[in-house]
This record gives sequence, C-alpha cells and structure tokens, in this order.
Amino acid sequence: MEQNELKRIVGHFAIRGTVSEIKPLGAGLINDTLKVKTAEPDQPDYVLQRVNTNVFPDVDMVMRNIYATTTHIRKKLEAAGETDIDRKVLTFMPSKEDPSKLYAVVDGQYWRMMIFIDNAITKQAVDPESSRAAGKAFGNFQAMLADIPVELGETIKDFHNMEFRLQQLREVIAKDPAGRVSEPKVQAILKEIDARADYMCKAERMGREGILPKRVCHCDTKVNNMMFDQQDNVLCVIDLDTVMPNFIFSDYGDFLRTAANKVAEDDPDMDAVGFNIDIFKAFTEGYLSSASTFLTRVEIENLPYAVKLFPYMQCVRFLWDYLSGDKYWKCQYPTHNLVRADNQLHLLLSIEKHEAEMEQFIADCLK
Ligand code: GN1
Ligand code: MG
Repeated sequence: MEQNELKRIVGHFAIRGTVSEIKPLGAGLINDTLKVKTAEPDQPDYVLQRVNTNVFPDVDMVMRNIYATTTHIRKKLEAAGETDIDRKVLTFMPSKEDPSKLYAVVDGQYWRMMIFIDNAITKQAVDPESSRAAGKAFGNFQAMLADIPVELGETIKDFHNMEFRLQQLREVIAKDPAGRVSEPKVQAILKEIDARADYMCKAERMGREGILPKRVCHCDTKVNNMMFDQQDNVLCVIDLDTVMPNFIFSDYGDFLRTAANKVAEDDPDMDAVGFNIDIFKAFTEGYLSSASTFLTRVEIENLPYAVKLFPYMQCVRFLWDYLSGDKYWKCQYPTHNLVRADNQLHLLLSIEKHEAEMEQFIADCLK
C-alpha cells in the first residue's frame, strides 16, 4: 500500500505526534502489521494492524474484549505501583470518529493502532529458562484477569470445545468431500482418535457439571506472543485477539503442545517427535508460581489431562482440514495436514508415557 493511503488510515485515529514513516513489521500469518514512526522523539511510535475478518468475523467484539482486558490489567499494574506501564500492557488508540471504539473501518477494512513497545524483543525458540518465564507470565495474565468485571465475548465460537471439534470431524467423514477418508493412514489415525474421544471430552462434561469454571484465557499461548526486555524479563503478553472465557487448560496445554514438542508441529520424521519433559517441568513451575493462587483442586489435578488434550485436539483439527480438502491451514504439499495430524498424534503417544512423572512433578511443586 502507498504511504499516502496508509497515512490516510492512520488519520482515522487519535494519536500524538506527526507520522514520518510507515513500514511492514514482523511476519504474522493472520493480521497485516505495520510500524508507524513519528517525527517527535518524545512521542511514541505505533503499530498499525489490519484485522483478518475471515478468522475474526466480529471485530467489534474482539476490540471490546481487548479494551476490557487491557484497561483491567492497567489498573492492576497502577495499583501495584508499577512504573513504565506503557511497556507492560498494550495501549490501543481510539478512533477519531467514535472515541468509544478502538478500531476504524476504512474502505470496508478493519484497522487498529497501538503504542509500539520500544527496546523489546520477542523469542521464537524456548529453553527451560524462557519456558519458566512464559509459564509465570501466562499464569499472571490469568491471575490479573480473574476478577475482570465484565463478561467477555467468545471471539471464535467453540474454539477449544473438544466435543465440537469431534463433531466437525464426524461431519466431514460423513461427506468425504476430498475422497480421502478411506486412505490407510487416515483410518489408522481415526482409530487412535476414537479410542480416546470420550476421555478427551471430559472438560466439557466437568463444565456442565459445574465443577470446572471458565476464566479469561489468552488462547494462543506461544512464546512469540510475549515481549521481553533486554534483561530477559517478560514485559507483557501480546496478540490478544483470542482472549476469551475458556477452561484454563487452553493456556497451559497449548503452550506445551508447541514448546515441549522436540520438533515442529509439521515435522514429517515421526521418530523425532517427542515430549520434552524439561520444558514441561520449567513451564509448570512458572505457571503454578503465579496461578496456584486462584486455581481449584480440579483444575490442578487435570493439568496432565490438559497436556494431552491439546495435541489430541490439534490432531483432530488438522485431520478435519485434510479431509475437508485443506481449506483452513496453508499447505506446502498435498499431505501436509495429514503429516501435521500424525505428528500431533505421535506427540500425544509420547506424552502418555510421561503421565506418572507429570503427576508426581505437579504434586511436588505444590508441597
Ligand atoms: C493457528 O495462527 P496461529 O499459527 O497462531 C490456530 C491455532 C492452532 C495453530 C496450529 C485462530 O494458530 O488454534 O493451534 O494454528 N489459530 C486459529 O498451527 O485457528
Ligand atoms: Mg502471534
């Protein structure tokens, strides 16, 4: 896009300073992100983002959630006497036309702006040290939001609902639009999925029984969704589009699904896939250090279940997309989604071997 066109979009927001330059930032796959530099040294730079409305159809809900979340965290930080708060929580800019909205619609596209956090770094890989920091930060994020006074919307309906994900899979099996259901590899994975289906839906059942609460969760807990300062301290959690009420298993389990896999989620070498117990230990220690203040016994007892649930759910989702004809995730080759599903199944099989060790470790953490 032309500078002038981008400046016109920025013109819809109430920001301080004069725009000097706008250029692409980062490599996000869902939203388009740009950095907006301002001319005055005492004014902040900004991040300009176009929201992907295919993934997030209700941008107004997304931004209301984000407003509630960030203002609540800001209040907590202020009450705790924190300094440098603009670097510890994201600050979104109001639209000029309607200051009650943190986004602007320009030519049918949804845009938003936030203050750019200076001198911060993001990480792609995790070692036990950064896993412990991540666990603590995500636990702290949930803890700060435990008493948020408003009810947040579900920005992607049934996003982590296991019963719904299995239902989606059954529907696509019945229709078989890509003619892939009878493939031997598909059948082999389906057999493993079926064997665990009932067990994996236990969170939904506990929810209905009223013994498992939904709390405000981040729902995309990856290490690259966190900013660190130059001394390796966590500054803040970013990428808040999926912040919504969920079982806390989402944040705990999904982090380990990616961080504690010895290889990437689409590595085709199934013998290399495996669960890294050191990452599990460090992340769990960090998480419990900040989250054990509000977690219930049922939530804590089921953390090992959460570790299994997310590779299982992702296996179901990747297989669903493979059987649908690869419509959701980008694929580099025809069996990419099938490889991803198989990889997640192998991760699950490896995790299942560590069950007793996980339980023991959690018990020791709480002593
Ligand atoms: C998607 O966009 P990304 O890579 O952060 C997906 C996650 C999956 C992940 C698997 C909105 O996340 O739920 O775990 O792919 N996000 C959405 O790679 O569907
Ligand atoms: Mg991200």
